[in-house]
Amino acid sequence: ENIHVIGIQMDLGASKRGVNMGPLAIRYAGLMDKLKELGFEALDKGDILSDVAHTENPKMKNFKPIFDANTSLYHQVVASLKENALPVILGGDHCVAAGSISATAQHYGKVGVIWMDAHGDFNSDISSPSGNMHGMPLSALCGYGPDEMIAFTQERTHIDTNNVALVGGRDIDEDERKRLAEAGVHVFSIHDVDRLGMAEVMKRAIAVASEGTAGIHVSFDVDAITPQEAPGVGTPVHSGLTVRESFLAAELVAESGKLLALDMVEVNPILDERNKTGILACELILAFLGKSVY
Ligand code: DIR
Ligand code: MN
Ligand code: MN
Ligand code: MN
Repeated sequence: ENIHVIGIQMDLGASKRGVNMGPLAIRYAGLMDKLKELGFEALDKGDILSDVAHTENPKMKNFKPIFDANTSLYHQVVASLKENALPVILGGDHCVAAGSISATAQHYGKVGVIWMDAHGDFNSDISSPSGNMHGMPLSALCGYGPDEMIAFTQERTHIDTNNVALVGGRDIDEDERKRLAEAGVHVFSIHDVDRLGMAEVMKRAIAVASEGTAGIHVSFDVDAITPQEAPGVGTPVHSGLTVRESFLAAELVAESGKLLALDMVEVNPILDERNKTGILACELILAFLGKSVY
């Protein structure tokens, strides 16, 4: 199987700078060699770069450079899918999922999404308390705005919220919560992980994302993991997923055989401790691709 690793040095969607160095941190953890050790034909497509910060509308900070970089990412991911590769996207802040998931949806028609995150990323420019575009991509992808965020082609492909599962949420804005509920996103909060266990949550999330779709695009924000274990993040939220819960989720996705593409985003090397979060992100990618512990 072919893997295309695509980095995107983008940090304009968040308040704290530095996640643009995420792709380097994950590569320094040995990603390419380890993918080859697993038996994959792994190709490093290099990094997409971002223009400098530039805000015209404070409700969508840095929109133009974010849109431009996402457009490049969209075209790269579409090209990789056409070559029958499985794209692994290294962020960058989570705004990059607007480009990557649009590409998967464009290529396959109907895809499911498992969004693992402490946050909902379901704000629009209107509902957002911050104007930060990394808080908006899932909403944009599902057709709930901002629509300009995913206008890469004439025909926009939206994700059906019936096929979207949010896993690990524990810091969701008040309006955002209402928007998620009205849109019908299947939310498995950290409370559900506690009560049901990660195995059951993932069984349900995979079922949601598989129903009537070509497969699943997983978008993994490392702030889903508890900050003691993943300190290199810009918006840490206490009491998150354990490391083992995160790996179990990845292993179950691999076992499902449904993975079409993977985003690994929000690794911030400036805030990290000796690349702990970068190494964890690298190992999680391997687990999503089927590396087994036994
Ligand atoms: C908040 C924070 N909901 C916002 N979002 C973050 O700005 O929209 N997403 N940190 O990862
Ligand atoms: Mn996120
Ligand atoms: Mn987050
Ligand atoms: Mn439903």
